Amino acid sequence: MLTLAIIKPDAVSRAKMGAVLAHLERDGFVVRAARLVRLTRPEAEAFYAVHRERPFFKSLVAFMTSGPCLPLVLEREQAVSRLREVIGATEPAEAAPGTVRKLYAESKERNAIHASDSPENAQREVGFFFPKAELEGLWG
Ligand code: 3AN
Repeated sequence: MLTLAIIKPDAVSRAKMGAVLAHLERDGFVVRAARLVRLTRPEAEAFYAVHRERPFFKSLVAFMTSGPCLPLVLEREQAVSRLREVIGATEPAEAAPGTVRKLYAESKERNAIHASDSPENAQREVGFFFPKAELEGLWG
């Protein structure tokens, strides 16, 4: 099973990309695709369109376009639910000990990593960053 993660600009700029990747690999995730990208404003707005009406939307888009981030396609059994467990709660202060956000996030907004929250969203979000050809054969 596949899911999408994004190592966010705060973790990349603080040189925590490798540590976060190692954490995920230690937990059994295999990287199937990866790309260092700097999102444009329209791209970030489209990716987070479900949050368009939320008070933090403008700030979230500004943060996500502030520097490069690393979208990843990750494979593992139960990839979607397991990745949500491994990253921890949105608010790092509330994240469980040993989770990526507890270890590496700065705040609820600058929270180090994104992970798809359902198999349907995983498929949509993988397609957002990675052209189909690159993943041919991966979607079972
Ligand atoms: P998650 O990333 O845990 O699925 P969502 O989907 O509720 O959380 O929020 C998407 C992103 O929006 C979060 N990763 C975080 O960067 C940002 N965000 C969510 N809630 C807030 C908030 N109250 N204040 C600032 N940023 C927020």
